[in-house]
Amino acid sequence: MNVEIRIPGADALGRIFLTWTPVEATARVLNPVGTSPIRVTLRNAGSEGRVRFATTRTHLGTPTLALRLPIDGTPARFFVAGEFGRPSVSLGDAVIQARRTGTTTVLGRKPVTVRVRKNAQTLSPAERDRFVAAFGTLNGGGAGRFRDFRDMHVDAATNEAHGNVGFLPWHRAYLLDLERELQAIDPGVALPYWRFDQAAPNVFSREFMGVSNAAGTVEFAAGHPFNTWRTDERLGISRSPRFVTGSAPGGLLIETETLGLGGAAPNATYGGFAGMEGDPHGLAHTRFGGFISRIPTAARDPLFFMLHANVDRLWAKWQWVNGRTSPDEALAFAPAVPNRIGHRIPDTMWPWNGVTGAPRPRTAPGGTFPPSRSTTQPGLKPRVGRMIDHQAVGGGRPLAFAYDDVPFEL
Ligand SMILES: [Cu+2]
Repeated sequence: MNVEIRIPGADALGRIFLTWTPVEATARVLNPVGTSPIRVTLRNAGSEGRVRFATTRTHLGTPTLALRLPIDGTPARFFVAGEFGRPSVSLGDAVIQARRTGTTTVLGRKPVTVRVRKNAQTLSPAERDRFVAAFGTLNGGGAGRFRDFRDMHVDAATNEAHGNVGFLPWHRAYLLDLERELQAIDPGVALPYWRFDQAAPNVFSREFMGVSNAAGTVEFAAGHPFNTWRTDERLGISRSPRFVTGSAPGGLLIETETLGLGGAAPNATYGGFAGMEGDPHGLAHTRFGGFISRIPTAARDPLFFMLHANVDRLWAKWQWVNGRTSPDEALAFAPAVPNRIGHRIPDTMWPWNGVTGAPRPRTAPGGTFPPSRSTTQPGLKPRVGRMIDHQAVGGGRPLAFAYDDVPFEL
């Protein structure tokens, strides 16, 4: 007799990826013996990653859960989520075990991966190496799919992505698109973030995002995948830090100040918070010379995506702290100023909507939004409003990414 644990969203190899958002799952008896229901206890039996269980959709899950499984194989429902603070460090390292209650007999087992975006400074060498390997493959020495991402963040796209309230939603979609492409190369990877208000010596190392030489060219260790990084037919990355890279850049708002931009809870407004596009976001860019300092070239530098992951994390944290996760909550977003397409809740976003011609840009590189096996969201042509509740706090399906320091909380 055994117990089958089913969690929706398996990839082609049957692997399951969780974040902090609870997912409805089932357990059922296979090849039963006897006629009475089977009592099992779900528990964690993995190494690093851990999960929590519940019988309802809640953030108050527990490390074990007792279930009574009908002997006729009818599935019992439960919810499972990554345990906040205990993400995976490698594929399948969070193992769900179904033991016969009161015994050590294991009737079922399911490895899962709690995959969330982590502080780049804290990644293990193995996590770091997998990330840069996937990113290097995406660039493909200039011939890979990264070309689309580089082509999305150009002067022609400025009105779509910058200078207005849609700045944060557009970049959230952009990062998620990139992350899904990286995960198609290596599903164990999540986009790390660079906390630009803290020292991050591990990030500015030859093994990770590289060390700039006196000429402003970034140098990497021998064998690093970015040694062949190429964009716009040009080999290499131009980046000149204007700060000592063993310390924080300084001169920009630190996290607590950024989170206060919208005003104090319970009256915090997105309109106020969105001012972070200037400080700290803009200042984080201009703490460097080189590609990352200017919009039309910024996306040539892979560091751009880790800088923006931190911008997006700050938004996610602001949303959590202030309970601003619903697109129906007036203070969770703000009217576009002026009333500009691509910056309003119901608008579809370029380039994923494929719309070209004024007022949109002339071309729409990259095609529709890539699907995920873990979620149906945000669909092929995401709308601004769909980017707001990324963890699906309000119900429905999440966007299937999360940050290591922003929990799911109802
Ligand atoms: Cu930026």
